[in-house]
Amino acid sequence: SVNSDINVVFVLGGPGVGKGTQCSKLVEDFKFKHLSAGDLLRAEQVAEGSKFKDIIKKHIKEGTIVPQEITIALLKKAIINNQHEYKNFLIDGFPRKLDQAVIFEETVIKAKLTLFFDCTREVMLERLLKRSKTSGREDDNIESIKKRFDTFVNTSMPVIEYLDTERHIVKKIDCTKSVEEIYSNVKKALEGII
Ligand code: UP5
Ligand code: MG
Repeated sequence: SVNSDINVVFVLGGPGVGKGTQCSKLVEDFKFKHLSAGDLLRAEQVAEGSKFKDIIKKHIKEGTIVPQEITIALLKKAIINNQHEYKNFLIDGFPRKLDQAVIFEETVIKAKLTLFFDCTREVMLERLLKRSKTSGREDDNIESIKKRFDTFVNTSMPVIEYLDTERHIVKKIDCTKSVEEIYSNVKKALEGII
C-alpha cells in the first residue's frame, strides 16, 4: 500500500497550460517523481494485453474523462513502484472530476498541495496549436481541443474549487507568462516541500 509519509502535489490547469513543462523543470532540479495521468493513460492505451485500450482512446479523442477506477489504479501502482526511491510526487493532470478527487484522497493518499495553473483560453489554444505540429497527439486537433476546453470548464474547474474551498490546499499561479517566470513562482509555491 501507499506510504502515508510521501508528499503528493496535484498540478492542475487547462489543456496546454504548461503542466508537463513545469513538472519536467522541477524534476531536473529536485527529487520529484513526475506522474502525468494523461501519459499513464496513453501508455496503457498501447500496452500489450490491456483491456482498456478502446475506452481510453475514445475518451482522449473526445476530451472526456476516463472512468476514475482506471486512472486511480494506474496512479496507485506508479506511486507504489516509486515510493521506495521518492518522497515527493507531482501528480500532473489529475484529479479532473470530483469523484476522482474524493476517491483518490480516501483510498490512496491526501494531497499536501495543489498548484493551479491559471491561463486564458487564447494563450492555451495558441500553445496547443503550436505543439500539434510535432506532438503526434491524437487530441491535438481543433475539434478535440474545443472539447477538452469544455470539459475543463464544466468538469475540472469544480474540482479546483473543491480543493480550494473545502481542502484549502490550492495555490494559483499565473501561467500567461514565460516558462522561466512561471517556474520561479512554482518554486516559491513549493517552499516547505522543496
Ligand atoms: N509551453 C508551455 N509553457 C509555455 C509558456 N510559458 N510559454 C510558451 N509556451 C509554453 O505545454 C503545452 C505546449 O505549450 C508545449 O508545446 C510547451 O512547450 C508550450 P505542456 O507542458 O505540454 O502543457 P500541459 O498542460 O501538460 O498540456 P496537456 O495537453 O498535456 O494537458 P491536458 O490536460 O489537455 O492533457 P493530459 O495529457 O493531462 O490529458 C489528456 C486526456 O487524457 C484528457 O483530455 C482526458 O481525456 C484524459 N485524462 C483522463 O481521462 N483522466 C485524467 O485523470 C487525466 C487525463
Ligand atoms: Mg501534459
